[in-house]
Amino acid sequence: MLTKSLTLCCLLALVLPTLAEVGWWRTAQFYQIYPRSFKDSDGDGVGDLNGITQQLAYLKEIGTTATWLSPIFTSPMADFGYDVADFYDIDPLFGNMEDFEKLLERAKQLDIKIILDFVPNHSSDECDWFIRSAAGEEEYKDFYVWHTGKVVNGIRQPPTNWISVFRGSQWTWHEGRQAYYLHQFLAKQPDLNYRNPKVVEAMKDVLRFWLRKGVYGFRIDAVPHVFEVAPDSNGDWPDEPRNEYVSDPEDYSYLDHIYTTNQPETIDLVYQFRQVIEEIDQELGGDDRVLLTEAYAPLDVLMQYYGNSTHNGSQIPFNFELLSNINFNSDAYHYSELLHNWLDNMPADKVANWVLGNHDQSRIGTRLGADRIDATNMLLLTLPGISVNYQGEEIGMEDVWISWEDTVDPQACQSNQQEFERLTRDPVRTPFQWSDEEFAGFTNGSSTWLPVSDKYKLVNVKRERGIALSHLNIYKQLRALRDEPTLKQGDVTVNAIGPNVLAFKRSLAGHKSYITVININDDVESVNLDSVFTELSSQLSYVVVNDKSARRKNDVTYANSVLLMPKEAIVLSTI
Ligand SMILES: *[C@@H]1O[C@H](CO)[C@@H](O)[C@H](O)[C@H]1NC(C)=O
Ligand SMILES: *[C@@H]1O[C@H](CO)[C@@H](O)[C@H](O)[C@H]1NC(C)=O
Ligand SMILES: *[C@@H]1O[C@H](CO)[C@@H](O)[C@H](O)[C@H]1NC(C)=O
Ligand SMILES: CC(=O)N[C@H]1CO[C@H](CO)[C@@H](O)[C@@H]1O
Repeated sequence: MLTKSLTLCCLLALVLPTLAEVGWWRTAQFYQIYPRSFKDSDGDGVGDLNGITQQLAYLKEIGTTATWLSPIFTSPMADFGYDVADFYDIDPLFGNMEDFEKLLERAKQLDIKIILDFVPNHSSDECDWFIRSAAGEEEYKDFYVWHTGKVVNGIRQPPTNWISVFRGSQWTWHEGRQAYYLHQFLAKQPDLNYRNPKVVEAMKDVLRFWLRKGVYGFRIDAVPHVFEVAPDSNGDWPDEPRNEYVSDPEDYSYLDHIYTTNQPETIDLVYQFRQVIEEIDQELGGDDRVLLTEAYAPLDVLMQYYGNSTHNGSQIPFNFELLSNINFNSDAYHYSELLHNWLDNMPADKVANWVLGNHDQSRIGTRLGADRIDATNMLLLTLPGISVNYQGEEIGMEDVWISWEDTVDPQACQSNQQEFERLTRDPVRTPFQWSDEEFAGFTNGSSTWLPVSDKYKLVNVKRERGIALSHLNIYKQLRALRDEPTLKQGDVTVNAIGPNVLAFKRSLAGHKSYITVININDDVESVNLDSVFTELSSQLSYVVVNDKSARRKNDVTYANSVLLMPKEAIVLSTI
């Protein structure tokens, strides 16, 4: 039988005993809030800050340590807040600065840390910096990337062939400035020029401002897009090469993005942002502040985000191994390989993190099937390190089909009626399902910005609280288990036991071991855990079961013959 195994010596076990000293974030539960869809307090059909404040106790209920909010800054909302017009203020749709301060205050009472989404790749074209840059004001002239273009046969053309992530040229002509400006995303999202030190300093000031206000760090969006290749001595850039497999010249994947993504300078910028974090740690004291970085990049590049021998980087470079690679048909070997990819390649003194959803990716229940929701939450919460959950995954929300007419995501709207379903991110951004009341208790208004799932009467917080083995209650049990020293500090050994069963063992000297066992498919399986793990007791006790299980909590089983029903997912412990 093919098995892969690994023992990760967790440094935590060797270091200091209490969590505060170790760093709160090392075993934290992060929860991503998508503010437009979390809770609407004023009846306009769009979620807001007061809504979040009202529902913070729910985050406490499910054991959240810190929550990161998708952008809440002033924005014309061409890309739902990922186009920032004022990095120093709150968009009126979400509330105002006073509301934000109230949110921080309530979060502090509940001991939940607030993290903000920082969007460095560009600003809105309505940002004051861009307006001044377009007008050629000396201070701001080079805040963005400008070029007069090239003239071919007497016709002016953009300086390069680069294609926007949202289709079409990355260059838009600006009449006022008489030049093209660069935008990797929408024309309304001009790219900031990070080769100008004034821009880097301006962005660091933004970080300082919010840290001093009381946020505990940032999730940095779309890091790979921050830098383009440096221009040559004439101020020109090279064209990107063709991707032969794609024939639509407007499509982003028509080119290989070797000059516009994952440039080496990006890593250094993250190190510089981390220095700002540490500077504020020094200035204000208290608990550590953290950087979470979003980068879809090769594993060896991602590992550099953690830092190098002389520089600290992001404490949490998002681990998208599972999110990006697992599919409906993945077998246990594939799961095991992806877990190993991170654990085996991570620098020795760093902490792993696990991300299974976000506002850009199809939900687990839709991608892997609703009967695998508990299994993936088990992975998320019993593997070592940090868990990152996207709102709604804990109650098993699924993607909501949305018609072309109702589609609002710019990535989809820029395409057409044939393509939009492949591109739209609206299905994962629908209103949170609080109860079986109208609009799932999300709003008391008369409409919502995206439709509410028609499953909300069955899938909602209120109902799931009352069902013993609901997704929500299993999530809460798993969360409570994370307070065990073994789960906080223990080693991990990961194995596939044949193609259908994934198992991993957490162990810590002097404490019980915990074994997570997941039957990924629909056969009844009988597995011998002694064949892959050492030092198990001959009998094991059920600690968490899902609703596929024929056993109950506290039942016992022999380690050498654990019977698993189809899609059963359990946590066992040594006795
Ligand atoms: C919705 O709730 C808000 C805040 O409690 C209140 O001001 C508003 O009048 C309510 N709207 C409706 C239609 O009930
Ligand atoms: C670490 O990063 C810094 C800053 O980017 C860089 O100057 C230095 O060369 C790197 N060190 C190593 C050993 O890679
Ligand atoms: C890295 O961060 C740790 C913890 O904040 C700090 O003690 C250490 O001095 C930092 N190292 C560098 C090279 O900045
Ligand atoms: C990876 C990625 O696309 N990240 C963000 C960068 O900015 C765009 C445009 O605002 C966002 O849509 C993306 O989420």
